[in-house]
Amino acid sequence: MAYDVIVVGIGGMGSAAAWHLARRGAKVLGLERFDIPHSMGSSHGISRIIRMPYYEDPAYVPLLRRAYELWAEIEATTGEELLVITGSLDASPEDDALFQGALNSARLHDLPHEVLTGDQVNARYPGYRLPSSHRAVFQARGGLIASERAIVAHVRAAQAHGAEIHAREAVLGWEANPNGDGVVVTTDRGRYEAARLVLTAGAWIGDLEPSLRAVAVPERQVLAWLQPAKPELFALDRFPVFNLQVDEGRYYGFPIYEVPGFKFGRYHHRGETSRADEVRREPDAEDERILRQFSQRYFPEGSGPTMALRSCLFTNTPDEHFILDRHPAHEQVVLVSPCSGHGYKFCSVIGEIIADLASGDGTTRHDIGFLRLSRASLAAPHA
Ligand code: PYC
Repeated sequence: MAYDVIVVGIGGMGSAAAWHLARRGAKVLGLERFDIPHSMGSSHGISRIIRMPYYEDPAYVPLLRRAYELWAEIEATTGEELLVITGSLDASPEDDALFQGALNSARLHDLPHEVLTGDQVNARYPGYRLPSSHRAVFQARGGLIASERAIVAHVRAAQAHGAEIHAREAVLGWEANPNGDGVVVTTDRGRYEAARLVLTAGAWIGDLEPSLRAVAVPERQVLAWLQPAKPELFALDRFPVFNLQVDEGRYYGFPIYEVPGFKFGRYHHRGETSRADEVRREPDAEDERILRQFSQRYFPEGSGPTMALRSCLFTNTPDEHFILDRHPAHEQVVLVSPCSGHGYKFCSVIGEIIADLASGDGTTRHDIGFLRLSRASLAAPHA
């Protein structure tokens, strides 16, 4: 076999997988249809949030502990600062699943945290103007990952272990060898054979594995960067990253980092789903109006002139948990990366898990039962 493993999609997860596989001694080929890094998928826009008291499900917390360790390891390996600690706030009305879920995760996993009222958040972090009745879980270890630089760091580290990485090479299809052993991958430039295949193609995964189309649905998102009237209130040491449930929806945001502007977005922005190649890329006036209305109400000092608007993609599953499993019919194929918009922070540990699933007997010490394809909640059709 020419390669031990082919990784299709060298974004956040694929780049991490390439590093973990290559440093274990695998002969790796990474294929990316766009540039490395690029702005077409789910990893661009400078930064992604990392937070521990996981309101989505406490089962993610052990994975997050390992994710922090591995972010530190790739930083040490490459000498790049990729994780910036800012603290994190998960805030909502007291009876809402966001606050309650974060609190439950923090308590269950004994995470150091504080519970703050909306007024306490506003006094401590004056960039915020939360409703008084809101409640927030603050965690000091929350922060952000430099998402595009992390892809480059993982790719460099993988290449240092001999991984071959090709950008601007689109995969047209793949086949399992009829004898059940290995795969053949066809691209617009060639044909490659490998013992194992990893599909980390993000919003394109349904194009490569049609059985996932119904459970991995690309959705257009829009991010805004607005220039604060008082930039000092949005500095890294004065403005924790946030997840925030308000009347208008669920939002997330960041301090000023690397480019000018307070960055934020709304989960499931306008509910626009389509195939990845058909997503409307250019942000419009309605996108800006929706985002600005939110910031004027909850971050009034952060709502100056628009610095940038960018679209990006979520790939949503019916239960909004990830898919991380071996192919049900072809165990040499690993299916990853529909992460419903909250996966980037896990790239470091998912890279390790992919390497487990794509080598040896395909087992992993990590508890990923809740992310397997066979779970009942994945069968529910999208609303
Ligand atoms: O997981 O905090 C998060 C997040 C923010 C935006 C999308 N996901």
